[in-house]
Parts: sequence; structure tokens; C-alpha cells
Amino acid sequence: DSDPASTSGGGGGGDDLIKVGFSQLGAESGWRTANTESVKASLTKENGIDLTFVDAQQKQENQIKALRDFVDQGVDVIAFSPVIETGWDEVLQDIKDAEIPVVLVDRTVETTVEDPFVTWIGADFKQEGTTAGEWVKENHPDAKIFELQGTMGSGAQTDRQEGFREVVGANVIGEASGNFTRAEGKTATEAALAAYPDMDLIFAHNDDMGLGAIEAIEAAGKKPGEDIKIVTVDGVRDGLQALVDKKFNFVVECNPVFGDQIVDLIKKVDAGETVEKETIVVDEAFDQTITQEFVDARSF
Ligand code: GZL
Repeated sequence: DSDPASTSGGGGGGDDLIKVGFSQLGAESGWRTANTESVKASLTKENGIDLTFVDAQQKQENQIKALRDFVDQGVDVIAFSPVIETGWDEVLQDIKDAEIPVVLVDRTVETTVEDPFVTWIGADFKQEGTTAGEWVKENHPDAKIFELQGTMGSGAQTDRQEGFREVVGANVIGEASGNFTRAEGKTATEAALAAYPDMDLIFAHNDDMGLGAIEAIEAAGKKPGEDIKIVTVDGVRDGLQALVDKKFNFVVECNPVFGDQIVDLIKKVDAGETVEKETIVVDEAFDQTITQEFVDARSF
């Protein structure tokens, strides 16, 4: 009869758990915090995962350090959401040399490393920009647009901008980065109001910068959603509340709640099963016809 203390598994870091190192880029937005909640709720010991989670405060050097630590710790799988697309070649090669599989989450990478990750799961950022552009073309074809860009060089920023400008690029009279944060979105909009007094529509690459824009527009004595229309991406609760309050005009969703899909991918990758090269997380889009009840019922 075996000593009960010797049985493995259960709540401890038993050797039957998959050791996962997760490098999250930061906590810059409502989207990111919802994504982190979903990851932490899904990558649990109950689901067979021993998770090491590190927040990089939107600094690439912090992410690279976390990735190197995961290699040193000999994790079974690495998952990360790269803050910007470039600058990962060396660390991705080191991870590859250590034969640790990578599950890329949310943001995308540009790298010279052969086969740098096993699979990627995230949103179709270019389509999000296209959807936003098509709404503007349809509803405000003569808009004078200021574009509030996300973190420069991130896949979300470059692809949303590309999709949007393919449709209404000729209407864009100015641009500046708000780095996906409310505070920087506000300061960028304050400067834009002074530089482009005739702008009448803002395309913000995420809700948080759009919420900062609302503050700047109201401080300037103008009405957000009327004097200056606001189109955003994400569809987090605060963003949809602004839509119900008629301060936003159109919101393209980018769903952050896919921790359960990440767990499935990690288990398959760890078991050496073949997985899809990419999994697109389904998005919707919302206009001012949404109700307060709908917003109250949202999980993120
Ligand atoms: C999109 C994600 C973006 C969100 C922002 O998948 O990478 O990063 O749109 C977040 O809110 O900062």
C-alpha cells in the first residue's frame, strides 16, 4: 500500500501538470485586463496547467527577460502576446534551440526565425480596421478624420490602420499614437483639437483611447458623438457604455475572452498533436442601437 503522501497530482505542482510560462505585455487597457482575467481563469491547476504569469508593463525588454527566465526554468510551453511585432529574433531562436514550443497569443510577430511558434490565436486586426472604415464610408463619407493609433509597431496598430485606410484613407487629415491607453489618448486628442480644428471624426484603435478622447473633447466644450464622432475597436464594457450614452458612434468588437481556447491549444501542443497554425477569435460590431441591458449583460 503506497504512502498517501507519495501520490502525485492534486493541488500541488505535481509532475502531471503542464508548466506554462505566460508573458503578458501589460495592463494598459480594459481589453488587456479582461484578457488577463480570462487567461488566469483558464490556465489553472484544475485544468492541468502550472502557470507562471509575468506582466511586462508594455516594455519589450521586460517581455524578453521573462521569456529567457521561462527557458531557464525549463517550462514545457511558452505563451506570449508581443507588445510590438519586431525585435524578437534572438530570444525566439533561443527558445527554439531549447526546444520549447511557443503558443502566440493576440498580437503578432515579424521575425527571420524559421517556424518561431507552433500556433497563433487572436483577432483579424485588418478586418477590424476595414469594418470601421466601411461604417465611416457608409455613414460619414465626407468626414475629416483624426486617427488615434495604438502602440506604434504593434500588429493591432499596423493592421487596423491598414484596413481602415484602404477604405477611407483619403479622409484622414491627421494621426498620433495614444499607445492604447486612456491617458495618452486624451493628451493626443487635446493636441489634435488644436492642430485640426475642423476634424469631425476620430478613429481610435481601442476603446480606452476613445474614452480619453471623450474627456479631451468635452474639456474643449464640444459634444463627443455629435460635434466629433468617435469610432473605436474592442467593445469592452466602458466602450459599449459610451456607445449607449451616444458619445461613441460605432464600436468594432475584439473579444479578449479566449483563455479556454488557449488551454486547449497548449494541451494539444504539449501532447505533440498537430494544431491549426492560426485560430481567429470571432468579432462583432455595435452601433448606437444597442441597449443598456445588453451592456449590463456583457462579461467583459
Ligand atoms: C487587440 C489587443 C489590443 C487591444 C487594446 O487584440 O492586442 O491591445 O485592442 C490592447 O485594447 O491594448
